Amino acid sequence: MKLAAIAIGIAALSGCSPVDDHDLTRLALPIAASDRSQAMWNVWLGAWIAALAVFVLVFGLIVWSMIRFRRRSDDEVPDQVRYNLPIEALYTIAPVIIVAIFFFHTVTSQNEMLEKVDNPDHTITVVGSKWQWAFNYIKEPATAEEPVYDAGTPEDPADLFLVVNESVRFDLKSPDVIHSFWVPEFYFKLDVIPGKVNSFDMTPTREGTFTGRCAELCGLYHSRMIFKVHVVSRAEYDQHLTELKAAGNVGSPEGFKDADTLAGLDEAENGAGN
Ligand SMILES: [Cu+2]
Repeated sequence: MKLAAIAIGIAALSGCSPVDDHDLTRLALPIAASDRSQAMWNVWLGAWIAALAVFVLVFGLIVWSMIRFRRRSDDEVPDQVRYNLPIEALYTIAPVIIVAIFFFHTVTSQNEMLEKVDNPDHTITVVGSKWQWAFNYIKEPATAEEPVYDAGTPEDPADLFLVVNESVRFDLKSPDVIHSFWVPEFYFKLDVIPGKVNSFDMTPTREGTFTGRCAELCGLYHSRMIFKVHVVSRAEYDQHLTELKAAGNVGSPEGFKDADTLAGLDEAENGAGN
């Protein structure tokens, strides 16, 4: 009976997909928009199946013992035991097995998500600082390989532009505290750590405008670190970069180079950290 319930549950969950129109069949995730979302989806779906199996087992045992050992008219007290070695061993071993399986799938999915592509089509340096994002587009043909940037302020956040179905390498830097670069639709989030360049490759797979966020409480105006991500055609992308260039946003944005050093440390210490 329990096995049947689990089988029905798994059958229902297997109808789920990360690109379905319905929130329910996406198991509350946003509609996927990157080539990395399948790996994250597998972990999410697996966690639901595991949680469902544990729920059915535990809830089933609770209901079964309520009925099986309910108070009866003969008022007989069940056998009183001090311990039950097999069951206690099971209590210990079962969670270890569950955690080991989760750990295995988490690590394999993480490796898949962080896998680098050979020659990314675009390279963008992302600087998260208190409390804004700046995006620096490196070596783009549209700007004759001169880097151009868009830097926001807490009042006026910068927009990030990406080309649909073209791979991007993101290099994440912070000059101050830890931030976290997160676009929910990409199913991807990576910390931005001062003194260390975190990098990942990703290909957006769906045109649209998404909302990116800082996912690490980084101070007073953390909530202002919201930005728009525009996944567009190559022509629109080139047009945007040409506009940035025409507006004079050439090179690295003001304060950008600070991202390579840590505030409060002298040069020797910064050099040692790299
Ligand atoms: Cu932040």
